[in-house]
Amino acid sequence: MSSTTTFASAFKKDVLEGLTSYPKYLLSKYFYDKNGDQLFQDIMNLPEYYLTNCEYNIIDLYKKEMALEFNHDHGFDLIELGAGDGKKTKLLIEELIHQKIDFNYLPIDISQNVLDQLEASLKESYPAMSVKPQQGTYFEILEQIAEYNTRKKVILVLGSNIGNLLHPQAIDFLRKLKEVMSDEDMLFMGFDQKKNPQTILDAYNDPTGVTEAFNKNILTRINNELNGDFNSDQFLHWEVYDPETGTAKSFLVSKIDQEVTIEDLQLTTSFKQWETIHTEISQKYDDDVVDWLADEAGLKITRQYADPDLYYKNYIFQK
Ligand code: AVJ
Repeated sequence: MSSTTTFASAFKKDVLEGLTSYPKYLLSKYFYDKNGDQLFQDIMNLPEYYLTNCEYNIIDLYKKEMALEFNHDHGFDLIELGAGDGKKTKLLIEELIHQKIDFNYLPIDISQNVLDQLEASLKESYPAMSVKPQQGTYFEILEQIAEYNTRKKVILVLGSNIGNLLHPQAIDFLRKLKEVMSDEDMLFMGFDQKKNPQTILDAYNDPTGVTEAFNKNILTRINNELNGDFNSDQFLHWEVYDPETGTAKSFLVSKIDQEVTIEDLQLTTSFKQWETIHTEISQKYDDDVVDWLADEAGLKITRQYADPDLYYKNYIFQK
């Protein structure tokens, strides 16, 4: 079976499961089709979405030290999970080139479209650089990487992407990363920090409605790919943040009593007025929680970098 076929059937199965559960939910990994990729790019350019700027600034401030931390006698492989547009990684790459450090760059993303653009832009800026993009889910690719394990690996997971996972899933993710790491390998990960709850709510509730469109894109995608008839105007984008647990949650709330039919699932499902579909969590962290996650996964935090406001942190983990 081709990976597209597998992906399509997983999408079907997951949508059916989510919309026949109570309460209803959809998985946030399905935001990212071509339109969703673009909307997420737009989110990263919003003034309210501080995460991208913070991490960009951290890398810009500390890239010299990072390059020294990452470097190794025989060079290293820089593996990025969820590479996206590579804007932040480019800062680091420039520094590595500047310091004449020997490295390969292996960006991994679920979107081939995103990888093609990234590769083209890197080849243009740094024609001599070794770029080996790989399309797939994190774990499909990590298994392959574990096999051609010849020199030091530095694994990047930027953007607080881990925040889409509940803690038990995050621990599982970290454990799987640990399994492909040798003693000298490093995991460099971004974690959005707990802060003024209003700042967090604003980041997921921009007045221009980009985040709303991003959240509703999952309905459009069901319409397009599974022959659904969602009317996204009849749903409200709703964000909540619990400052105690650090969990931000996104919902789509049905404004009216309505029925939705999804032909390819042979499903007609009804929504009561104000019934919800939970679509995403964006977890916020502090040092204690990150320590605990690392500990549960059998990893150690060997360094951390933060922006001046302590909005965001990047941690280096080792075995
Ligand atoms: C890409 C998962 C880090 O949760 O902040 C942005 C996705 N969702 N706005 C996040 C997202 C709504 C983002 N991550």
